[in-house]
Amino acid sequence: MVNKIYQECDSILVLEEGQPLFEEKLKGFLNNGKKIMGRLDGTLTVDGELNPAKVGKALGLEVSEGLEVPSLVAPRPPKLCEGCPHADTYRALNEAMAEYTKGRVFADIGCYTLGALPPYNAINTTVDMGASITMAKGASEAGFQPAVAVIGDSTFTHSGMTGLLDCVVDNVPITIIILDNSITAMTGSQKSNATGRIESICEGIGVAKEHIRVITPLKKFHEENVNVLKEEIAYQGVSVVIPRRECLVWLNKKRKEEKQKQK
Ligand SMILES: Cc1ncc(C[n+]2csc(CCOP(=O)(O)OP(=O)(O)O)c2C)c(N)n1
Repeated sequence: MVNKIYQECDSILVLEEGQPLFEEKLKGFLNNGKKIMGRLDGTLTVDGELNPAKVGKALGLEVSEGLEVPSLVAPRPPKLCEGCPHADTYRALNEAMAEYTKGRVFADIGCYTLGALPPYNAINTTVDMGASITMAKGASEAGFQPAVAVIGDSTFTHSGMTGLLDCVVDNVPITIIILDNSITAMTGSQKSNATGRIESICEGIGVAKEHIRVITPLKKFHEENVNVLKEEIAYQGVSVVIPRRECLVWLNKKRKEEKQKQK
């Protein structure tokens, strides 16, 4: 396809987000005279995200400040999907935390980071993969109790488990919410190494069995879930709450693929 385009065109403009990977390769593969434009020759800036104004300018259009942005690409704040299990967890968590002062929920990286935004405003910090548990631990040790960590299932097995071990060894009052949606949703539904083994990992690390609680984040269990969260947040030791429900986007994709196979 690249060859065909190259044969048919006088010059090629590469509009590429991030690093000019393809532009560089094109120059290497097809460097026989035709002009290849993009981030490397200055047609676009080397750094920064692309936007309609930059692309318009690269295409040689008159671009004014008031360039009309098609509604398809108009900025929209990101949000959790309709029916996302994380949304039900955040509704329950907000209610369980209502009696405490704010700033106590330390979160991590994944779809669930969107809980920082309205309408949830449920989490207060996010730094990088795995930082939630250790931040909450530090806060708890500094006397900021209760302290809650929110971490996704695959982030937990990627870099949260080590922090949990420290919590257990130092016996800090902390509640860790491990959001189990069966998948690494944010980066495109890759398999999660946590699937099927979160409880046994927590138990193996030393969390008391009776303080490893599994809930189902669904509207019909809201009251029940709030109560479980309240109990564990009030507990003066290490507790883990696992809201477990499959990511809907992934579930729909899986069902479609299964139907396709049956055809
Ligand atoms: C060190 C590091 N590696 C990889 C990533 C890319 N990344 C962003 S979120 C994420 C995992 C999210 O999965 P999960 O914790 O299961 O939450 P979900 O998105 O499913 O809610 C990964 C691997 C990253 N941000 N930092």
